[in-house]
Amino acid sequence: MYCLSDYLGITCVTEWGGEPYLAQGEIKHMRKYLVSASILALVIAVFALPLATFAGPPDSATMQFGRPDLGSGCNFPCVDDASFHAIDKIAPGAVAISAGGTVDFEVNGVHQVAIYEPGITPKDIEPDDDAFPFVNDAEGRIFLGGFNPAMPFTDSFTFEEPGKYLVICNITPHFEEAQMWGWVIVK
Ligand SMILES: [Cu+2]
Repeated sequence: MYCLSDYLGITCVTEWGGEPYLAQGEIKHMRKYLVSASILALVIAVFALPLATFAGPPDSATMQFGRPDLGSGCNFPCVDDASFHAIDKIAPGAVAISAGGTVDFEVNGVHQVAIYEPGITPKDIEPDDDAFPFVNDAEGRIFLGGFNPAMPFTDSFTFEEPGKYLVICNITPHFEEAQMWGWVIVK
């Protein structure tokens, strides 16, 4: 690099010193930028987290009541063990919604939705032998859905009060042997 000050017997300190100085300036600038970006990210995290919590769970959810898309393809009236445990399920097993929210139960197969008030657990349910193959335990039951094995349909229920609600399939073998039950958590 040409440096006029070399001719004058002066070392090119300013010239050579200039570059590191500029580079250092750039590093300082970068640091400043990174610090600003980090602070911004922190502020977003700090404010977004409580906002997300404040927003609460959604006001609607969907539960699949029966999964004929799973299993071996052996559907009612065909019965095999693998299909029984794959098909006769509620998916997802639990949903969370906010109070006043609605859950849609997409019923597909030989199933019937029954919803119980908070505090009732699966071990509280006593299937009525005389009503077999239906559970028909009316104690604490707040909703009993439709029954139509011939075609899929949707039942909907609006949960006004917070609580943990048990949802079961009202078909006794599904409830007892396939554990076809789940939860709606209302906040
Ligand atoms: Cu069922």
